[in-house]
Amino acid sequence: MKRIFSGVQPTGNLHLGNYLGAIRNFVGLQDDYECIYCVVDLHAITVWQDPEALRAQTREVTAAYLAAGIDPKRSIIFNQSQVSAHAELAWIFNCVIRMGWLNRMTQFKEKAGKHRENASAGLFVYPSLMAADILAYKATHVPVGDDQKQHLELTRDTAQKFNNDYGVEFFPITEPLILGAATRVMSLRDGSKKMSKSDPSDMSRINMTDDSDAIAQKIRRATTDPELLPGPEALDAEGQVPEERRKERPEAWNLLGIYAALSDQNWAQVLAEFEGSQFSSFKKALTEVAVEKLGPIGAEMKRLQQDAAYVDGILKEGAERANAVALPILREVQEIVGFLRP
Ligand code: AQP
Repeated sequence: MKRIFSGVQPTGNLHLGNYLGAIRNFVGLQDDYECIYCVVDLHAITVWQDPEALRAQTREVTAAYLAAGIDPKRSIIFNQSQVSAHAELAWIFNCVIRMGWLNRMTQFKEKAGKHRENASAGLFVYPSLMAADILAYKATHVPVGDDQKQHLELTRDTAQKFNNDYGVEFFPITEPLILGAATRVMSLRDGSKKMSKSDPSDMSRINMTDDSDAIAQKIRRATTDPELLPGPEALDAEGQVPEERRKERPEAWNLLGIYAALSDQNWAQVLAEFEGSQFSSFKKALTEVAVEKLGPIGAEMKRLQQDAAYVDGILKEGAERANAVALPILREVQEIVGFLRP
């Protein structure tokens, strides 16, 4: 059986990158996999979260899952802290994973920045918890954005080392699934930075709950360059954008990539449509498709966020189902490790 695990942190400001890079893909995967979708609140508190805001943000991510089309009857939707196997397995993995592995994680370096000594220990061992999230369900596949590839590699290494250390064939070596045209959506203000929840400028991202006016304004003000839009001859033989070209015009390629993803077209189709166009006319088309695709999802998210009892009920039921899968696996791990359970 093929099983997917994935999660989104409830850290507020869910944006187009989270939608195109993650949540939208989660929906399609339901047809081919048993899917477990988590709101990873244990991960969220690796950086400070106001408790009241954290509760609201947890409901926001749940609402986004539901509004985007994840079906809670087919897939398991729950928040991480309700299933204690995540934290328990993470501890065991803290004792399997080597310091050297964690020291190489680029995301820790980016997030801790110059204030490494002040970062929480949780942020440093974040990849250990991520390995536990995935392996507590023996997930066979994980859909990941580019930015999470290194962490998944660490999960694979952890499974391998655990199996070797204890002489068992217990954990699967989980495979990545890189999906979708816009796997990496960049900031609307600076095409070299990824679109991010924690960017202090709200103009840098399109939030999933932005209304049509906000979407239009953000796209209108998005950074561009003075040239006309490129044609299909800019693509390589595989129909992809060569890295050096992307670096020359990061903002233009970012907006074109967003358009391609939202309109379900490939690069060649989009470039054929807009070759030689001004940004002004392209931005109108981009606004139209963004409003058409995100508008209904944002509206449904807002409606669900008003109904906390319903959303909490979904999470409770999901946690019970998640626990039923994870607990027997955790018990086997405890047995393998040698924990006595009289
Ligand atoms: N810009 C992006 N483009 C494509 N995919 C993205 N994801 C995030 N940003 C982009 C994908 O969204 C999923 C959930 O992300 P997360 O909330 O667990 O953590 P993150 O990657 O740290 O997200 P942010 O938005 O960048 O938050 P902050 O600012 O808090 O760090 C993941 O699958 C991720 O790949």
